[in-house]
Amino acid sequence: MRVRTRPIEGQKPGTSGLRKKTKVFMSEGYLENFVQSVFDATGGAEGKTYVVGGDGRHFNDHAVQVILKMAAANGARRVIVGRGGFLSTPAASHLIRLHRTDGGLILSASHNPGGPDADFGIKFNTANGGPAPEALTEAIHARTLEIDAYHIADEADVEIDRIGEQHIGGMQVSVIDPVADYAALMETIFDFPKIRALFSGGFRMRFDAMCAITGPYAVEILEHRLGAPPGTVVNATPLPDFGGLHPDPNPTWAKVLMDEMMGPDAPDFGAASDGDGDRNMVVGRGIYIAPSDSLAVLAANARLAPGYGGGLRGVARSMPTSTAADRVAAVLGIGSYETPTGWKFFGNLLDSGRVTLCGEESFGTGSDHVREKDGLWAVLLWLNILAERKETVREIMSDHWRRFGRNYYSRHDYEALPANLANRIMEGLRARLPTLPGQCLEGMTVSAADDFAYADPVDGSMSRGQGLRVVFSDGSRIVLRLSGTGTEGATLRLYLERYVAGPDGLDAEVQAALAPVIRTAEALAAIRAITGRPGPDVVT
Ligand code: VG1
Ligand code: CO
Repeated sequence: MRVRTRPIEGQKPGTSGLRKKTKVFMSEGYLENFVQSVFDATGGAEGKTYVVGGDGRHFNDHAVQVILKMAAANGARRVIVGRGGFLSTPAASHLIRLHRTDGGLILSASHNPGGPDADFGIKFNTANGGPAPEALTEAIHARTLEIDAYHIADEADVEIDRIGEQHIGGMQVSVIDPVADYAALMETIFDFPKIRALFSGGFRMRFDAMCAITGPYAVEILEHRLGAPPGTVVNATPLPDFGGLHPDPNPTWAKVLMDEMMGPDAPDFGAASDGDGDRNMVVGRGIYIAPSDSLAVLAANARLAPGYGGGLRGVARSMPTSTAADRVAAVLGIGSYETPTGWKFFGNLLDSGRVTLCGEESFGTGSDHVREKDGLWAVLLWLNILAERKETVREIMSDHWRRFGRNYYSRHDYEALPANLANRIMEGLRARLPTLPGQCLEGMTVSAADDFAYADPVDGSMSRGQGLRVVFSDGSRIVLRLSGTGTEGATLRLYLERYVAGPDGLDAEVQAALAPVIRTAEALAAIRAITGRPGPDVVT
């Protein structure tokens, strides 16, 4: 059935797919226009195969049915769907690769809250399993501005709760177990018997799935396959509104877990994941691990897991992520890369074999096993390292800082700002950048200041305007950029970093250690002065 439609403004994918208020996605033709534009911008769906699934948030089930019917009407050959319409983002990436499909549609607004009054999102991943690169998201957006019709099969809903083969018209629909293939992949990477022995030796863990998609994966892998006691995974059932929680694994939103880990009789290890399962926060007993540090520790110790026993090819991090991983790469004698924010920029580096591990300061870590960041994978790599080293998380961190020095790091988010104020702050700092090199601020000398631009070393594509950065000769850095995943106003992210080589000063409180950098950032960007806000809304 061909349905006439009109272009809808604003269907421009951001850092990770198209995200809007759920009600916007539920409005007439909104989802349909975007899905048709994806098909149109990728040469049509005729004869193709796709993976479809999402994190189970409100509207997920309906969206899956719409996509199935549209794929059928557009001539697709087969769609693989997770039972119930569920797939974590890393599991979807794996299925795209495993079944060599032409791509996949992932339904999620990731770490944004879900529900009828919260957020929904959709993302197209290409045949390598990774998020569509910028050139493609731009083509999709361009198509949304000229679309005049979409195609949808006039058929009954598919029974997505029933595993097995079905058909819509001539298209095959394969409903599969969302967890099985992913769990099998993890068994090929990690030493499950060793981690099992760790748990049977009394090692205690808490995993907070935040009522989001990772629950079923974590229960199957941690409790069923690795023998962690039942109840190790909490908030394990995915709910359409994530139980009212904000499924963003950071100390603010995973406060219950943080309190337990910092309290008396804390477990040995704690972790949380986000709405769609690609993020992770890891915590030791009494010690929080900054994501940038986690990436560095994983890079330094990855060889202890069978899947990385041959060593790493290289490491990549997003520009705002601390440079801790670069120091590890230098010692290991492997390449290190700095990319713009967003996992889509890692795809070419992974595909070309330049890097094995990637990470972002925003609680994302991953490797070449899929083409997305992968929360549970990072947790399993930590467990494998803990099982091999037989040390506490705190001992591993202290040892790491003694060897490499410590990159004190924090991100300050100012959320839901009026766009004009956020832009004024960005413009103000951008205008000052050329005057900064050579200046001495708080005893730190500016060695470079620019608006980050990235030339992809594989295909040469350029991405400009990726964040303002001020770099100091002592290794300190200030980075300022606007979020590309929010759905309300503008969110300004201020990233702060200071390097201490040691051996003294490695155990300071993070915000105190960063105080001169924080003062300098305010002097340069005047965020508090311009917004009138007393401080950031979220500190990670
Ligand atoms: C944020 C993070 C970024 C991450 C992106 C998607 O983007 O900063 O590092 O890749 O979310 O993560 P932004 O533009 O809001 O800073 V997820 O877990 O939403 O797929
Ligand atoms: Co996510």
